[in-house]
Amino acid sequence: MFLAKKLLGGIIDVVSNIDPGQFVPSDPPPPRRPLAYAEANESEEEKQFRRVFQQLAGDDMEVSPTELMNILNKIISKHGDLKTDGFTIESCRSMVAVMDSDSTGKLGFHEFKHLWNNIKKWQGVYKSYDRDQSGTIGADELPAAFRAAGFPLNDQLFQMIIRRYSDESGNMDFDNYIGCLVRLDAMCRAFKTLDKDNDGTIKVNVQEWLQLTMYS
Ligand SMILES: [Ca+2]
Ligand SMILES: [Ca+2]
Repeated sequence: MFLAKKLLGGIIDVVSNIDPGQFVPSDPPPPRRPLAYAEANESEEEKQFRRVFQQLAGDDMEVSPTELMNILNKIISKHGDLKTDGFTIESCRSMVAVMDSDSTGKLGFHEFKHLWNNIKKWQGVYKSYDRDQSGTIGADELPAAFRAAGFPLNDQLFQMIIRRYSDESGNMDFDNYIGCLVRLDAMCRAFKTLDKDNDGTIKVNVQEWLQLTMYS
């Protein structure tokens, strides 16, 4: 009950204090197309990315949470300027869940590409808003960084995010930052999809609410 109250509080706060028009969640991944069609209509960049994806995804052509964790941890091990204790399986399960628009439990090519592009974009934000170059985003750096990433939250929401994703000193490391933004972006996208008349409020029944929050 406490949790539900807290979650509801978060949402009510979103609808009452913030103009949802200000949020800029990323576009949803495009619908799945037959592979032959997709391959025939791809740009050179997409073809290249597909080859990389095939290597990462293996025979089933989808990226599982464990595969995602291994990929991300391999990449961050090459970036000494990003402080992190590594992506956990729990955080990767959550990222796969919110990006898994066709509900296969894993990330297909377009779902993965979408996540990949967001991570690349947000990594750039992380580096430029880590003003003191500590390798983490401090509580004082967070509002500007999230604004640059497309999420101008109010103070109350920033405080909530810091409690949930930052350490005791208020510093957010890279894996928590990415995990937080992936989820925030997906929840804003889900909100916009449900807010059909675009008035900044949604009406959900308990079934829809649980679908939204339990697979995320
Ligand atoms: Ca999927
Ligand atoms: Ca910093």
